[in-house]
Amino acid sequence: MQQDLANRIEVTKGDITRLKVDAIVNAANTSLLGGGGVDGAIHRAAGPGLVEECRKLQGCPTGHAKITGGYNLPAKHVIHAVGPVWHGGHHNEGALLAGCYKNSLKLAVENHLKTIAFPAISTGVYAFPLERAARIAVREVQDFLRQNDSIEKVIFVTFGEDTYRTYQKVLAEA
Ligand code: AR6
Repeated sequence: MQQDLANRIEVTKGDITRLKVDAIVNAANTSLLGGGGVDGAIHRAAGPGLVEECRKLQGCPTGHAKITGGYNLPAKHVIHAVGPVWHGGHHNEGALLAGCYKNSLKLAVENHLKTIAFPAISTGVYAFPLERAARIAVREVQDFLRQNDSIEKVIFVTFGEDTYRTYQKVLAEA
């Protein structure tokens, strides 16, 4: 990877709700009203103001994203991206997952945000194969950052050793 691009992409381990960045991305569902996994953790840490704002958004289609405030989170905003459920790979899952990254980054730029953290969208409850998802995530972020100077840092937040190692490997090969 080009050095300047590599400097703008980071992989960390841990809980995304602890990060003090301009926006953390949520792996949401189409209702945007909360759920389990990282979605549940974000809503718990943000407090009830988050779901109140989400209610006004009237959901979000798969592959797209919507932005809210961060409420009690250290992050200023939450970008709620809706990943696809894995149905074997022949239901446009790859393009929909790519859309989550593209549309989240687009929202970040439109809102003048400079630092953004992503979880491994769709790789938990939605069962998207991890390495395949990591390749899509890395490719979309790299392609976007090559075209855009305003975003300073993208952090991939991995929850668990397996996810961490997979992202490290995919980034090393990119
Ligand atoms: N910080 C960072 N990553 C996390 C955290 C955390 N606190 N908690 C879990 N992860 P998942 P999905 C990781 O299942 O597959 C919800 O019910 C997790 O280990 O949260 O997109 C929504 O409402 C995994 O690597 O999201 C939807 O209905 C990654 O986050 C559905 O789950 C994504 O796992 C979305 O499923």
